[in-house]
Amino acid sequence: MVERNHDDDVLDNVFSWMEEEVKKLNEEFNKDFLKPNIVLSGKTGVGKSTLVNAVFGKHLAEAGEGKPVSQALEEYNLPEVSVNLFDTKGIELDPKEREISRKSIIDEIEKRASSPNVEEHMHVMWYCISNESRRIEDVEIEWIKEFSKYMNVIVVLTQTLDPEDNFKIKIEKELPGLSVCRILAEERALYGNLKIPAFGLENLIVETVNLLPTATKRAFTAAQKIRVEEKIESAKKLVEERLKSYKNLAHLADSFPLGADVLGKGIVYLYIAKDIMTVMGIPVTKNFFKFSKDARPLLRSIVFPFVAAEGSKAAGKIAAKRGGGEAGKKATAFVANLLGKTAGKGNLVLAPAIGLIFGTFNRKVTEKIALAFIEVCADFLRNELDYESLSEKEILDTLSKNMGAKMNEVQEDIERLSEEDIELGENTN
Ligand SMILES: Nc1nc2c(ncn2[C@@H]2O[C@H](COP(=O)(O)OP(=O)(O)OP(=O)(O)O)[C@@H](O)[C@H]2O)c(=O)[nH]1
Ligand SMILES: [Mg+2]
Repeated sequence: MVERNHDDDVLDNVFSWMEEEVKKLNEEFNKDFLKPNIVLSGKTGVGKSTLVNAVFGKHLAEAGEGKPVSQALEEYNLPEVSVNLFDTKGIELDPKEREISRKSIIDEIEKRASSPNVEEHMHVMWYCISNESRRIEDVEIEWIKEFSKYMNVIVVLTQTLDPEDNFKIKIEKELPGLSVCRILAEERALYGNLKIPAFGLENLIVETVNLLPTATKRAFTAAQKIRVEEKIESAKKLVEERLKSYKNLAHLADSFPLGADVLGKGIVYLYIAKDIMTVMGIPVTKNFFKFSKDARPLLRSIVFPFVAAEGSKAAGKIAAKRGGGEAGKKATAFVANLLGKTAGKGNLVLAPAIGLIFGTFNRKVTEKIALAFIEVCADFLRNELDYESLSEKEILDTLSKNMGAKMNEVQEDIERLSEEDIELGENTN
């Protein structure tokens, strides 16, 4: 058993004070974070699993047997991946069996399409055909035409090796209006040391995002592992949209008793970090948000770089404006304790820093810190290609360390921004 201490109780209290507000914020977030339903179809062996591996990472394809939705449709979903995948069966069966499968798939798609709830709909189908076969059967054309009456279909030409796009042009003629993407999902080794690098996935991602309903675009962008730029844009947009909500949460924290208010503000920063990680597809659990031990270093890396700002003009001014003195010292000791550092003489310098970060909500400063964190997350995604295999603690350790370094880089900017705000007397917007 893990021993609970006084700090844990204080944290729980602060959290439950904010719970209502956080619940509202989460509901708002979830409305625009619907998991898209993606249907994979195509003959066996064309490369559906290889494609899913390349786009969403290994865990989905390795999820083993899916859950049967109907006779010819299986569903694969994992709580930590923000898409639902469906696999169709039966295209290669004999005509009689094949017809039963077709009917069962269409029935399900049609039933869902008639639901008023967009979450139920099938949002996009990736119909896979091997480019190397250079063959599309009449029955496949019929199937695709019928599917596309009820949902968006992208024809994915898999295992593409040849530079000519004759086959793509042929399919575009057969299926006018449908988007056709040529891909090689995984590098292909040829005789000798020849290797053909993977290609075409970026384009498939862009085409898919275009076709998805707005409320599912964000979750799809989080789940895909191909375009980090798309994730950066998505996170920036989210922060812009939610700055006002973050501000309300920060104001709520202002009304807490001394010490708890500072913690409450800390929760706001952790909450922003959670939002950013979620829309960028870096897994976070509920524990993270409860100021778990694992999450503390992240908070520390945001606050502690300001320790170095001792004597800086901005910090001094803020301390003076907030009255400094006993209140500041008390809050400092309290937070330093929670963050895992002994509240000693050295930490008293945190007082102005806490004023800076946890003082009256400053839109520009918050925005700057959020953007810095988005950059840190993007670098993480580019460098840690195998991050699915890391534990949450390992992920947070890396992010915290890099965020510490990043905060040192942007510290002067942040000081300047907060100083400007103070001079303008505008630190409430
Ligand atoms: N190098 C390379 N091999 C591929 C690619 N796509 C498919 N393959 C190979 O083709 C074979 C079949 O691919 P899968 O992804 O298992 O095909 P599937 O459509 O999931 O097949 P079923 O699950 O049986 O319906 C595997 O041996 C893959 O290694 C690719 O983009 N690159
Ligand atoms: Mg497969």
